[in-house]
Amino acid sequence: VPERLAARTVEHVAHRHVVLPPAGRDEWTVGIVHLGIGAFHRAHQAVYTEDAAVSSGALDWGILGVTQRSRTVVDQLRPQDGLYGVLTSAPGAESLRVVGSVLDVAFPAEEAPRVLRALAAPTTRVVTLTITEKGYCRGVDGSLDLGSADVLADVAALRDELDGARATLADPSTTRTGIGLLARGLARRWRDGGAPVTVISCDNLVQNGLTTRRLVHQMAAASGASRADGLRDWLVSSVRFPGTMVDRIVPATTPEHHRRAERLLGLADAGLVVAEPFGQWVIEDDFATERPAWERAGATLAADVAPYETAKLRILNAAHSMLAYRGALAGHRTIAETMTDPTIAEDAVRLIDEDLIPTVPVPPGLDLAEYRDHVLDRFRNPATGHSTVQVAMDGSQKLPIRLLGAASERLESGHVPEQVAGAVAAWMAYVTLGRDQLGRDLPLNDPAAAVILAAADGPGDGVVERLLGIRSVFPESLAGDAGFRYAVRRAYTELTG
Ligand code: CS2
Repeated sequence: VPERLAARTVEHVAHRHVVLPPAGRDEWTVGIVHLGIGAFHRAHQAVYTEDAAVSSGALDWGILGVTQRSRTVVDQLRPQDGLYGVLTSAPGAESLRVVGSVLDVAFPAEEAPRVLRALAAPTTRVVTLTITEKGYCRGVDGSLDLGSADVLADVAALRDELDGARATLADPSTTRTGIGLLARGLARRWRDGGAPVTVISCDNLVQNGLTTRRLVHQMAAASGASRADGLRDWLVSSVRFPGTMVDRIVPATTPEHHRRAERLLGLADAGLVVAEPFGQWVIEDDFATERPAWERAGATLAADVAPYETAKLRILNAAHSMLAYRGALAGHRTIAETMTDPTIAEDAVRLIDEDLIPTVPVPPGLDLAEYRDHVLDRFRNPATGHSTVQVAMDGSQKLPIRLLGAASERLESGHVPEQVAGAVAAWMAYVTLGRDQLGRDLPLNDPAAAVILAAADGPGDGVVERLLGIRSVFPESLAGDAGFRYAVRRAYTELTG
């Protein structure tokens, strides 16, 4: 058994395809708290942050990574002094980079006071988030879901944070949702002196900055705390929520990836992540304080992120979801394998060209047809091996953002979005059949699984109508359109018949 990757062991690594973390890590201090330190953050923002620090010489932008649901990441990274590898795979070219910008990790269920202290510390000037779509706990109309028990518990925790007695404040129990942890951390920060801070949601949401800001405000309002107004004034004056577009394909790490990385590194790396060579980051230039020199690491600071964000959600992510459902149903394990299926690959192009590109404002200097081709090329990279069922998860959260907004706009401009209807039908076939063409199980991994299964249950000829009736997924204006309904029904029959 090889030794474990750590500050001490990494010094002995010498392989021409391995890039080591910068020297002098001991002097780095935490400037960023990241909520939701999964594979994506480690392969994306943490890499940009390290490059920015090295290029600018600023040592005060290290990352404290917070993990929400389990302590797995703590067990992976703490024994490794925060170090982990990013294995980059393209056909014929494999390299490993050991990243050092994550200085420590924390699991709030066990160490909430420490996490809150870090969120409140004036030395923390940026809070980033990758808490996934469902971590924002939005209800049917996009506002904070006050029907959720977890949200209500977090609203109560926020009230205690704002108005509670000292005893309650020392309570180590934590919040249950990502957005709740953020709100409580901001409340602690305001109470502790209110140093300005910038919050950057790096999730694939429409207007992720504005959305995060709105949800934090709603949580403050819902708390009914006597000091909620003070918190909200401070949020307006001292906290910025820039929007951002993040992009890098990061599949789940497999045992095969571990074997390949170990061959390069000579050490065992429990925190290994895998990524395609490509990466992109566009950030709205709206900060409350100084910021890491991310532009030196290749990020784009822009006055307006919306066009980039829409292009990415409605071309890359929308096609990704469609390929995931169609591919999984056809028995394909990965997106790359799905792309070798000519019928599905052609349908992806048709989806993008007919229903998506017409709804996407052209970002400055970008040709959308070239963007489409580049995205589809990235999907074809067999080395990435992104599994179809991974992209298929949380469809109830992803469909509205990626596909249904575009569908509504197509309807408004007088077109029945036939191709989006086909993608929606593929999701429906995935969730109702629960099996691929070869009879293998397809997992339904979705926060709305119970509602979806209840709708799927019943006479077969009404199943499409019942699924379209799920209001948290399909807005009335879209689901009620006869042309759209007909197109979904027809595509569903074709896929399941
Ligand atoms: C994917 C994204 O899992 C998914 O739903 O569509 O994670 C996608 O790989 C990234 O957004 C690429 O930047």
